[in-house]
Amino acid sequence: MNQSLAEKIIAKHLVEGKMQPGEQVGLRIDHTLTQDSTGTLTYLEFEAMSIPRVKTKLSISFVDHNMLQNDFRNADDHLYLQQVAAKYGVVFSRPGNGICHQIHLERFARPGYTLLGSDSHTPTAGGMGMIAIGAGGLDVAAAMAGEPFYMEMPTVMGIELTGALSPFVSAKDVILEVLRRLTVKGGVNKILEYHGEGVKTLSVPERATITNMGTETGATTSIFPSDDATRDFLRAQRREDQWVPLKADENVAYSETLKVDMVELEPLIALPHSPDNVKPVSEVEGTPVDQVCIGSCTNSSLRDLKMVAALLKGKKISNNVSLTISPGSRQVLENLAASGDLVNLISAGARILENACGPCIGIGQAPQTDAVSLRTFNRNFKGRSGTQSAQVYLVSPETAVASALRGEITDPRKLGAYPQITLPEKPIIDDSMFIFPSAKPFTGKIVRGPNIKPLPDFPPLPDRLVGEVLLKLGDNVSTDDILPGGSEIMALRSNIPEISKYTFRHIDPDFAERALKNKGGFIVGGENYGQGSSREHAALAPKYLGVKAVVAKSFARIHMANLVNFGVIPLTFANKHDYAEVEQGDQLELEVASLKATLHLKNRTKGTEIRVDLSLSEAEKQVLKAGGKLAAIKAKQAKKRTSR
Ligand code: MIC
Ligand code: SF4
Repeated sequence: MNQSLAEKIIAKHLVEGKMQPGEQVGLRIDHTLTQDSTGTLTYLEFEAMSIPRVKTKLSISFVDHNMLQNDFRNADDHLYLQQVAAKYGVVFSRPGNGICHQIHLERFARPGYTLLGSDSHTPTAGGMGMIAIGAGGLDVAAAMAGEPFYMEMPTVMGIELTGALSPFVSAKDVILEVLRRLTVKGGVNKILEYHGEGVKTLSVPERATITNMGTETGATTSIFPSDDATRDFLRAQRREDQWVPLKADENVAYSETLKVDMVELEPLIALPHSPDNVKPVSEVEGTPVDQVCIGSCTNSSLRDLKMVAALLKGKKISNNVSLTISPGSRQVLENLAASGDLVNLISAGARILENACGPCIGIGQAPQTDAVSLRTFNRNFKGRSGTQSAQVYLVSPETAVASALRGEITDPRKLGAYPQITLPEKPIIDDSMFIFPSAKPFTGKIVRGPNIKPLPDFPPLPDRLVGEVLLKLGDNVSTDDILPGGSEIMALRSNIPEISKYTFRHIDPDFAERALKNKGGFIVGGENYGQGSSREHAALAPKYLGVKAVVAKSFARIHMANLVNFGVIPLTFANKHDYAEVEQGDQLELEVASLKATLHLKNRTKGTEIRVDLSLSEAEKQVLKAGGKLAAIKAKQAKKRTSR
């Protein structure tokens, strides 16, 4: 049978299950990546697995999120990550090297390989023809321990690109168009596979912008073929020997198809507060702008920043706009400096930030009250910028520059001549900020700062859950809603007891206290509960507060896996209209001794009973029963040891 590219790579890595959509499959993972804000937990989990050295071909620990060192806590985490990497054979990318996804693409991504990363934008590497998937830290730790990665086999949607982009229309507009059509839940349990004549007109960094933000559709991953453009990129990175040509078979029957004619595209913009709230820029032109932020793992490549520099050259930004630019990596910054482009950014009035995530996750540069902030980033959930009242819009680098120059939302096609940018054939490459594993691993005592707390232990699942509905929420609740970002809260990522106090902080500031007082309970959600980040803290913190189950209309993939991994039961309403039957404060009761596919949820307050579904594999049910994946893995290892 003709296969899609995604199926071909999955088939090569399949160690368990059948490649039938909806079936559980286990994949062999070649590369893993972690970043610091999810990484500390990941390595604490890995340590608990008692494996002497990682078993992957390559595992890398990046430091790019918690870069603001207001006190000892983030620096302590960085040191812990460096030592743990040296001990277990993980490459350590030092703080200052750049954003994990940009660097992985530049230095490590390989066509045909699999990558599992503890960050939801891991699919960025799909721009290189990899199957690159975001997951919770425990799943990444298990992959480092040599375990397969288990997931529901997605369907493969073919996205055919035709034509080529017009001047001032960019890769960001392609993915904004896909988001406009698919919405933030249209990609759940799907792989978005790009193909068609238009593909060859896009460079790898442009493809990576598209695969990066495929995450916002909820997709498992996105992928492009590996072709001459891939080879060019690898050649520039002095890695041409790692190139292999890869594409789908002719006439493959995709489960669904979408066609994007790039000639027809115009500059697009995602309006507050959702990445799928997409309109043509022309519809909101003239809106005054207070802040423009360029960067993030979506739009911070050398291609993007050279374009920004060319558009800013010889010009000054508007007096009313604060423009920040965060290069994606040290390689990008060094090349911008060497080519003289950096000076054009500086003299136009840009505030050059560290090559890191920065304002994308609310680490600095929170805009003013009620600000309009235009960002080349991938998420504009309410409050993520650090300012609850801010109106955040998502745009391409071209639209960002046009708007920064004019002080109002501006269609970049008004900027005049479209600059031709050329990328260096031999960019400066300097890997000295990586610490590669030594043949003699670190054997000293790993230093754990006082904010690095041991992982909490959870007991096995009881037979019956009783508790009240602690919170009832609507559709598309993001992990930023469940456990917000920002420098204050993210500095607590290694400290579950402390960070749990911030659960639902901006939605319901009393949640944590109420949950503890009630000895836990239930959460009720709408569609796509838990969209966004892979942070397992959004499952672990509620668990720590005693949350037993989440009942929702549907779940986002990574968050649902994280709930299971920490022993919180993810239930869906068998009849969606029953959502209206459950109110905050209702006392619920659920028999879970059997964990059948359909369970009966008793509402003691209303004296009613509704049906809820539990769509999990047998293995996932075992994890729930054990009280979480770590407990299940430890039990498995203990069994292995006694049978030896
Ligand atoms: C994000 O973009 O929300 C993050 C911060 O990169 C997260 C990871 C985290 O919460 O640490 C993600 O996307 O997975
Ligand atoms: Fe960092 Fe933002 Fe990318 Fe997340 S989306 S990895 S915070 S740059």
